[in-house]
Amino acid sequence: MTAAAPAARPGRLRATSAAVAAAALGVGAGQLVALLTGPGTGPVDAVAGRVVALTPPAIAGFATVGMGLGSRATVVAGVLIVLLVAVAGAGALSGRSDRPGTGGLVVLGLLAVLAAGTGAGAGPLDVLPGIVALVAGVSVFRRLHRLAARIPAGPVLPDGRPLRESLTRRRFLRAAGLAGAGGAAAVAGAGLLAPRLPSGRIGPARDALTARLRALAAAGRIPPAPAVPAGAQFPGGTAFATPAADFYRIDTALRVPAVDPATWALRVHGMVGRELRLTLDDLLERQLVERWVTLSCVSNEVGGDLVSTTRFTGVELAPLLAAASPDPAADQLLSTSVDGWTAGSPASLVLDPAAGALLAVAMDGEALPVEHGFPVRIVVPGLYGYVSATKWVTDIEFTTFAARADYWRVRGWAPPGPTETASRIDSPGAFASLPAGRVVVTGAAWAVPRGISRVEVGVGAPEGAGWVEAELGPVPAGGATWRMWRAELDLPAGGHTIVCRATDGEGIVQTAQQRSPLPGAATGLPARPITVT
Ligand SMILES: Nc1nc2c(c(=O)[nH]1)N[C@H]1C(S)=C(S)[C@@H](COP(=O)(O)O)O[C@H]1N2
Ligand SMILES: [Mo]
Repeated sequence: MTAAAPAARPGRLRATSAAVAAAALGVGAGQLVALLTGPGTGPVDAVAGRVVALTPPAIAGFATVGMGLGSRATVVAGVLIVLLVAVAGAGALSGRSDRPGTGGLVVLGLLAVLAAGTGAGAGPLDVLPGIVALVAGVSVFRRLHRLAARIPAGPVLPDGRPLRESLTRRRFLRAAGLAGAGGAAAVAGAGLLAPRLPSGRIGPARDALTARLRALAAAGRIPPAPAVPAGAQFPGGTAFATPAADFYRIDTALRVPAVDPATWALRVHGMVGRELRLTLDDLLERQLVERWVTLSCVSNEVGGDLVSTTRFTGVELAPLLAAASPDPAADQLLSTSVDGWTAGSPASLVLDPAAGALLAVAMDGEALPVEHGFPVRIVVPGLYGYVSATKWVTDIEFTTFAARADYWRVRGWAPPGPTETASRIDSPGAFASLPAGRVVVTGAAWAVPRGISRVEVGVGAPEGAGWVEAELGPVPAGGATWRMWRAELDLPAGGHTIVCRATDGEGIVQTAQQRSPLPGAATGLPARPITVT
């Protein structure tokens, strides 16, 4: 009789597929559990997050990771590729015994546990997705390995398929296929669900806070900010107030933190005479104010759109912090978000009541959108976001610039300094084709908190440009905002480059010197090519 004897060894190929399928199932299970434990705790997100956090800041290419949204997707893809290669390698070594594959999966699982359980803001439950991934991955791998080892090594056809279909072989293929496909589906499903969950889970709490703020406003507890004056924006130009949905977004959060306002608290500590702990109720009992503020990102390119303006509602930070009796020797206010991001602001500026720093709870009359820091963020007019505008803030520490460097300073960005005087051309669009004659140009200019006193528009190279004075729109009183402008040029037919330059409230003229962002903000004059026919 030629009955095939059991192979007892699954062989390299089957062991590799078993390992990959088991890892996929483990990761999928972990990502699903992470929907409960919170953003960034899934095995893939946790490892990607730690990769971003632990990459030596000196690696230049990483200097801007996290400032954009696309760079984060790249890191996640990189983690998945490395995972696949490592698992396939461990599987390929398991042709005889399941030990190499088991060991590899345990190591990878422990990495995920470690990644989720360490770093600022990690909670004890955060390790759960990694543990589930580890246990599921290892046990599924060992089952598949055992099953594969029982597949009879019978006679095979030239193309490798067995002459006689064996039941065990079919069971193995079905089980491995189910595990792999199930894992992939779970990863994809969790990825689709997760971005919806924070607002899904936090949505009702956010609506409740909006309603509460409206009731306070109706009761006269929130003196309204001055209205945007008529003429603050020009036809064809950018809106003065940026709708919340269009407000630029920059953060390192792989998943937007879901912070429950009922348990939110802010700790003020460090070099202070008295530590403070404030809940949301504590904040809402204080005097609330409304203020128009233009916020911009230090990584904005000349002419870029990482700048927006809104009406923030919140509590004045200066008197609140004064109650902690900060040590005058503490020159840095280091604020930390629930996900461990930090911003170091000059303490003297935040403590200056005239600077108007806020602990903001609302923008545009509604509780902060989850992506913009719900329930509480910091806003300091006159500082770029990376050294001031901490979203999901939970901790303020008085310290020194010498003792502590914040998230982006560690990665090569400059410590806080004054903002650049900047401007932007908004219309006509780049490469627009316009009829000859009078051409209307509109744009925005900002130099927070100094304000804008003048905008000039020219044609051609800045040096040779004959400057035309732009008309400036009015701005709401008491704000720290950009200013819209409009100019008319008389242009003959042909190709032209329109340039503009702003002068701030202190007479500082926007420099024509071109500089890219990093370590500070970009400088140079925005230029826009158009054709007149
Ligand atoms: N928690 C947290 N807050 C953060 C950041 C971040 O990465 N994490 N990025 C900062 C940067 S660089 C900028 S420019 C502003 C942008 O705020 P916005 O996304 O609401 O426009 O948020 C700041 N606050
Ligand atoms: Mo930024």
